[in-house]
Amino acid sequence: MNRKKIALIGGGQIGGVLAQLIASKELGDVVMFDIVEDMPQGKTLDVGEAARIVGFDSKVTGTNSYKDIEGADLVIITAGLPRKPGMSRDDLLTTNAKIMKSVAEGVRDNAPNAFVIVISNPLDAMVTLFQKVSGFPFNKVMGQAGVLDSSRFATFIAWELNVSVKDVNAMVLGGHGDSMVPLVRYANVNGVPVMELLERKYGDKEKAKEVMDAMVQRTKMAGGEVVKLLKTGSAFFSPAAAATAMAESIIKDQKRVLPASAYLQGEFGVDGYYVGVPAVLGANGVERVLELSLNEEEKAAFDNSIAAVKKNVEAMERLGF
Ligand code: TXD
Repeated sequence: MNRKKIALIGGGQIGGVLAQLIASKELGDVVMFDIVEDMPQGKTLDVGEAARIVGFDSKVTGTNSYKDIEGADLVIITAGLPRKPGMSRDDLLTTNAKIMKSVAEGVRDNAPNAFVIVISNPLDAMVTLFQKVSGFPFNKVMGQAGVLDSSRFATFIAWELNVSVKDVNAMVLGGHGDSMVPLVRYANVNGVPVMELLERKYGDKEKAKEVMDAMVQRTKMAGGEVVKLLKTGSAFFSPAAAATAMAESIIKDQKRVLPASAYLQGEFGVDGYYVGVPAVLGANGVERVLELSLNEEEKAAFDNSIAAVKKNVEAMERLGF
């Protein structure tokens, strides 16, 4: 069997879970790179030694040398600082841009044919920077945020309606910041609009709207809610699970429709920016962006979110990146 080679750049909290999930699903052999000496070797040794118990044949190794990611088919990047309580994702811009530049050079020089999923924050700016420095084709470089933000939204809806989250479809578009756009009108439980179910539950349109507004607000702030409780570090299991779903769709050519930070060239009226939109992920990476109609209110929220992404990208450019 010709196994895929998957390189993880960053072996911290999210990188560690990525190694476990990818090996457990046997998506390929895993190489974890980090600048901290011995840590990725130790972490992957631990994951690899569970192979007999979990039952996987994937090889899991750690390294401090970019040479070892040579020939990687897929690279997932989590290198960079996470938030501390009270910080916004944008506060990480300067530090993480420096890190992302060096990572992009390392990946460009050692795994020039890889597909790349960026997770580091501020997400949309970091994907933009990776693509710019690496010069990789736009369809091969994308960011993970929407799969997680949408899963959070779906989870809150499932809790509220007391139904299986597997039957909830809910999507969040826009940039991965506080201005992200949970799409209320399209949220449904096996095709039935969530708003209709809320109105039936409460027998009152106003109350249903209030409950939905609270879920939307919680979704937008969900990353910060976790940061505040953890006190050190940010969410790690759910972002790793989200990126694993994207990786699986690419590796197995599933063509799943997943919200991803993808490069827009006119879609949704946006040209030349990475933003969270529904994308078909398959053997060619981002194969297509699925456009959908937005009403005035949704469009205004989406434009506001795009403006926040542009502001970050411009700030990064002013910093010389
Ligand atoms: O959905 C999403 N996109 C996100 C993103 C959800 C939650 C958190 N998200 C962001 O992911 C978070 O704000 C951070 O920017 C990244 C990684 O989060 P993680 O929780 O994994 O951070 P850690 O545990 O601090 O791990 C970061 C690792 C750490 O081991 C560092 O040594 C390493 O990055 N690091 C580097 N690796 C390679 N190369 C360089 N230059 C480097 N610098 C630091």
